[in-house]
Amino acid sequence: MSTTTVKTFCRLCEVNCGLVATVVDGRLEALRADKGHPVTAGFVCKKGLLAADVHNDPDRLDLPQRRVGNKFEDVAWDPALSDIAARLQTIIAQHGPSSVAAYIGNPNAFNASAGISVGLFLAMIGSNRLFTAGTQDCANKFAISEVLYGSAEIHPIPDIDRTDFLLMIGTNPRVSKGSFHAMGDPIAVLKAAHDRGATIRFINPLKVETGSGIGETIQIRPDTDPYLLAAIIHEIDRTIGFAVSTNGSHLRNVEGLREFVAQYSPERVADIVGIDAKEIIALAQGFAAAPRAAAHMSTGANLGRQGALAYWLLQMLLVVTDNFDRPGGNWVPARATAPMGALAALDESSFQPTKWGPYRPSRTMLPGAILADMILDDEQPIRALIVASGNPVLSIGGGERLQKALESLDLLVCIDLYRNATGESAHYNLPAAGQFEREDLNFFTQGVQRIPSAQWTDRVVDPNERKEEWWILARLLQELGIPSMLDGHDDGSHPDVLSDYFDAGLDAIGYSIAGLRQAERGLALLARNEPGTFFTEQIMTEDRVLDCCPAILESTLARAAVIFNDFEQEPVDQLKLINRRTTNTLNSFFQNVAALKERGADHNPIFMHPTDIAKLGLQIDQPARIYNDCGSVVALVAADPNLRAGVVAMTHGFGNQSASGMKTAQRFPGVNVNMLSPSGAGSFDPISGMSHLTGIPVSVAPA
Ligand SMILES: Nc1nc2c(c(=O)[nH]1)N[C@H]1C(S)=C(S)[C@@H](COP(=O)(O)OP(=O)(O)OC[C@H]3O[C@@H](n4cnc5c(=O)[nH]c(N)nc54)[C@H](O)[C@@H]3O)O[C@H]1N2
Ligand SMILES: Nc1nc2c(c(=O)[nH]1)N[C@H]1C(S)=C(S)[C@@H](COP(=O)(O)OP(=O)(O)OC[C@H]3O[C@@H](n4cnc5c(=O)[nH]c(N)nc54)[C@H](O)[C@@H]3O)O[C@H]1N2
Ligand code: SF4
Ligand SMILES: [Mo]
Repeated sequence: MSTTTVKTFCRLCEVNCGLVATVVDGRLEALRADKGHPVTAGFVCKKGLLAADVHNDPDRLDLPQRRVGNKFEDVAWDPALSDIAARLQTIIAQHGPSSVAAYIGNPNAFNASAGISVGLFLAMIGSNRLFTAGTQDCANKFAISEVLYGSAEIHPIPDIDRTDFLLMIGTNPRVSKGSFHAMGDPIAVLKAAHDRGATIRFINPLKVETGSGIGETIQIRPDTDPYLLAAIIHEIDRTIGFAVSTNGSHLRNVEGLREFVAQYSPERVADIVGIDAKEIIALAQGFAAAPRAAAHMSTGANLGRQGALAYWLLQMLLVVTDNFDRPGGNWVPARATAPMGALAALDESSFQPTKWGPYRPSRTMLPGAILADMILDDEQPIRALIVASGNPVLSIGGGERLQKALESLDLLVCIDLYRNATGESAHYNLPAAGQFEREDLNFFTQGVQRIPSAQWTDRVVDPNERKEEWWILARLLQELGIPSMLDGHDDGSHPDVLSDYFDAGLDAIGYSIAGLRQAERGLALLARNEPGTFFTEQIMTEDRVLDCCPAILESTLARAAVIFNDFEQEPVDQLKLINRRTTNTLNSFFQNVAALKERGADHNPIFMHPTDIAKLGLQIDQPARIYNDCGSVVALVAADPNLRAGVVAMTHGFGNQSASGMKTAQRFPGVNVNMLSPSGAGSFDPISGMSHLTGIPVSVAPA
């Protein structure tokens, strides 16, 4: 028996915790924390350790599966790929290359080669129909960073170790470990900031429990964050004044910002955001008066109707309080790979008109909210869809309509670890190499790490018949007779187009993949840069100036006024549905992990405040119907006094009734909350394509 230990890193979330894998006779036996890891220092969460259960899950796909009637049968790679290519060829001949689309899901963010490969594949066949989980997650941030900083990949993060005031909007770091703000053990980092005297304020409809009594929550009404931010800036302008001295000459159009926020005084927005004007004023003054203040926002604000507006205002709050690119404020840390410039024009011409309304494809992404519409379209329909590490049936709004649209495709191919709820409708499910079966670089988290680092990992174990995306797509291109840039090497290492790309990025810090491979853990700590070089070295706009109110935002600002008016018309007791991540799920991905199905985590309850439960005549642990114009589901009622009254919270990723390829998930199916999320015209933010997935009007009644 041969036992080895291999140092690698976790690719389930942005923290990228150092892991030590125990490999016995080529099999991954166990995972433990890498105590000596210079960045994550022995921190891991239970999901990271349970990644071994996922890796060894008997439900994982081992071979391609082809649909035969209502069943699936294993088939070898060669016939599977020839058949898929033949079907693609027919579809392209009939409907043109744009009838082929791809959807890439969240795990691509932690797989350096997959997303790029899918993008290249589409480009090589001549389609620009790319959907990603991004428009259900963070496309608002991509869009705003493009128009403000010239790159979707530039995101000033809080200098958490030096700040005196930290504003945390729409994030639950204990549960989720953060997004666009990567740090090992986030609660310990927050606690250290708190213990040295920093004030921490969460903005969240749910009282955020950190387990350490750090930071109070201001319980905002869902989907209203932009108005709170506008009112904070308004208050700073009218009483304290903007402090833009440090960056003054690098800024343009502060007046435009001033004009916009002038409409939203704390007094005017108080009822809409559900926070007393006095409290908004105190928050504004606390932030502006702090010697150094930092701010962060995440999915709670991203997934509202105006995530882009909120992210713009967050940047502006930092700018007008002189906390931008400053110690203890927000800054752009060092990175190992250069950020990419904007891929769409930065003016109004970049909006694409469609019959579902205009959208701007930042990072070339189409709005997930119109995936079903584009499939069902009678003029230029999508007829083939390749899904790589995604589960759109559960992660995008539209519920049954999306499911039916996917079932109507001429070809649906899913590349995944499992035959998931989406794969259940597929013609082919192709077995993907998981995180321990492929080489990788922590590519996505560059530029948002508290301790900047680059880490490479080799494969930990052999993938057997499971394959990486680039390999699969290269083979399809070969079958299609299209010269492929994705051809890899016999030893299974990346195609040159990918390794050259990574090397070119790493070159900037004096590294290469070969160099990283020589280093202990494949890890290079980057020289820690200091704030203060943003306008000379980092900003990527043409003139290196930050336009505080770019003309391209005009329609976004006008939309804010319309939505504000809608809020004013809305009944005060309108219930709103929000998202609720838990430590027992990872989107839909960890739904098949039996160890996480403890009591309470085995279904998807409707969490409500006890006063709402009483008011609506509901009973705890009894079924209730939650419904709106989009759909209706029945689930058990659960009480959570930490919720703001009027708010209903459920978890996404459940809804695995039909997912026969994931037996544990199917045994504890829960309901798909995105049956209640809108899709189609009006359900996305035009400037970013972001879906509307939190703060959704619903009604609840006993079932
Ligand atoms: N209502 C509501 N909806 C939401 C959200 C919400 O908060 N509320 N959150 C949104 C967010 S932030 C996100 S990121 C999206 C996620 O949306 P998706 O990415 O579409 O969905 P996931 O559930 O993350 O599905 C990931 C799939 O990838 C597979 N997978 C895991 N690892 C690998 C791998 O290494 N290779 C391959 N090929 N496959 C792999 C898993 O088995 C799983 O099937 O959901 C969004 N949807
Ligand atoms: N255990 C676990 N970890 C995860 C994931 C998971 O599913 N489970 N998913 C991973 C992924 S893909 C991502 S993107 C990250 C996300 O990381 P986070 O963005 O931190 O995600 P959440 O924990 O869902 O925190 C979002 C918070 O927003 C609040 N919220 C909802 N609506 C609103 C609103 O309108 N305004 C405000 N201000 N707040 C609101 C919710 O109550 C919730 O506490 O987590 C990652 N890590
Ligand atoms: S915090 Fe994220 S990276 Fe770390 S072990 Fe958990 S899932 Fe993996
Ligand atoms: Mo996400």
